[in-house]
Amino acid sequence: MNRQLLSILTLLFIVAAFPGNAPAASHDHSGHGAGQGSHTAGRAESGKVYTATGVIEAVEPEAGRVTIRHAPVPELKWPAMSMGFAVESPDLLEGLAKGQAVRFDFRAAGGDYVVVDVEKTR
Ligand SMILES: [Cu+2]
Repeated sequence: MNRQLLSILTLLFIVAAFPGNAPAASHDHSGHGAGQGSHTAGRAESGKVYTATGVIEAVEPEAGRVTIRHAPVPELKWPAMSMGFAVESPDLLEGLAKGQAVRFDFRAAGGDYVVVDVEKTR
């Protein structure tokens, strides 16, 4: 095994052992009491897209927001909860109503969470 290959393997090992989102950041839910929650900024990796499932609780096309009761998101250490998301485009909300089960993709943006894709699951 030559030296270059060895260093590449070492690098791969380090990346595998310490992925970017590994630190055990606890997810603060103190603000999540009665209904809509918010996540503390900077917990999710900015730019990365996460996928979750949930049920639509409220649709606000004018505000460009949607409230989703989402299932746990292990990648972010989020338990199940109801929370508001921004939407990348109001078009994403078309045909959605309270009670609709969905699978959705979202990313973190400036302390908010932005839905970038929504798919009905039933
Ligand atoms: Cu949440």
